[in-house]
Amino acid sequence: MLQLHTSNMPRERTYIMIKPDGVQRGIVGQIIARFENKGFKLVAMKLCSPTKEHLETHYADLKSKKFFPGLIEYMLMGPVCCMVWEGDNAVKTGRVMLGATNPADSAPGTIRGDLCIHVGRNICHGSDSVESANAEINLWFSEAEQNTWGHHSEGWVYENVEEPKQEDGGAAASGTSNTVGTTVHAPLTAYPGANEAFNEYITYSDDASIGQDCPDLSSLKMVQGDALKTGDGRVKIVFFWGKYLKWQCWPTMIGMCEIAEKHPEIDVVGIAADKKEKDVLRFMEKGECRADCPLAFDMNWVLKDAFRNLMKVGALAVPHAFLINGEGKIVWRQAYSAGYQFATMGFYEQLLHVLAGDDISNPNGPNPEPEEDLGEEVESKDVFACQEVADAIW
Ligand code: IDP
Ligand code: MG
Repeated sequence: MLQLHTSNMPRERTYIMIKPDGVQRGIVGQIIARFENKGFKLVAMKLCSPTKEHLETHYADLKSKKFFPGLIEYMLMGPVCCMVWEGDNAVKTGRVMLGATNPADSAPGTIRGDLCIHVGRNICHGSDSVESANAEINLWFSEAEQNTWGHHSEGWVYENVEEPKQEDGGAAASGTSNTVGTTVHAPLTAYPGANEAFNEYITYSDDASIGQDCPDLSSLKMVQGDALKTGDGRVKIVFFWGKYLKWQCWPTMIGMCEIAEKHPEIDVVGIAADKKEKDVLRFMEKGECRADCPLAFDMNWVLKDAFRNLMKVGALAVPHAFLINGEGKIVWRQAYSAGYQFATMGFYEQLLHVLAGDDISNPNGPNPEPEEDLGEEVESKDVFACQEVADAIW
């Protein structure tokens, strides 16, 4: 099944550059047209005359090649047209559209195959991996030059487009948030004294897990960072990501890392609740994981299930965060929608209360109506199946 995509999350980006010969020959427009016609989105473009040093940095991996001096000389012959194009598989598809490095080997129909003859005059450059694309984009463009905009054809180019979330919180604020996956929750109104804005995500101040001991964190396999011990006097944020750590969890992860940066006095651990450790490692290798955030792998969902049992629910939707006080008690939990604006809202205010020593427990006590326990049934299925439903609701 296709993963839904919200318009506020960028797709893959690649750096495409029309070399001096392409600019001189007046084929800039033709090359741009090919990327536009394909359906990719232009997010940055400029004509510029880079310095020799800049070009040497760009082509640093070819420094040892015999043709390197000639390449730099060629690239200095005139202005170049620099672009960033965005779209699913933009890097790989961009390379295919350019054709083989040597135009003699480029298939007809490709840019090089159709428009040039010699390798030393092959008119265009395209990033060869997502990693080098990111480095090249940042080498050639400042952040301010990289534009974020919604393409009106998005829904006609991609089949996995999701409407942006309503500012008013959408379903979460309208009452339908009572149902998350197959789990029915008690009404999730903010308790007295809580900020009204809390309605914009799903909070669980009246949840069965609140006030309980945080499950033992020692079962976690640390992928980066040091192991954590509950009840050591330090406040902790334990948050679960999933779905192979893809975009839905990314905003929450950034938000949590920002909190961790601001508060060295607390511990944060991001728990990858993906099925396979290799997916977690691949995510990190791709450079998509912040290196400064402790990351752990919850093998066989031992911890996820422990939290789920405390919550007395059938499934733990991700992303999901728990706030643990210095004594090791769960004091707050919160599930998130994908929107960045919701990533840490409310949770951060609660953290500040906990750090100030305030009691944030629900004055009404835990939810008096125990939720239907669907644990058995869900355990035998992919827990993320439940999250699919939750995503659709959020
Ligand atoms: P790419 O541009 O397809 O990624 P690279 O191997 O990264 O190819 O080489 C960068 C550029 O260096 C090529 O686009 C081409 O302009 C130039 N180049 C590569 N190989 C040769 C060569 O054998 N002789 C002269 N120039 C070369
Ligand atoms: Mg290259």
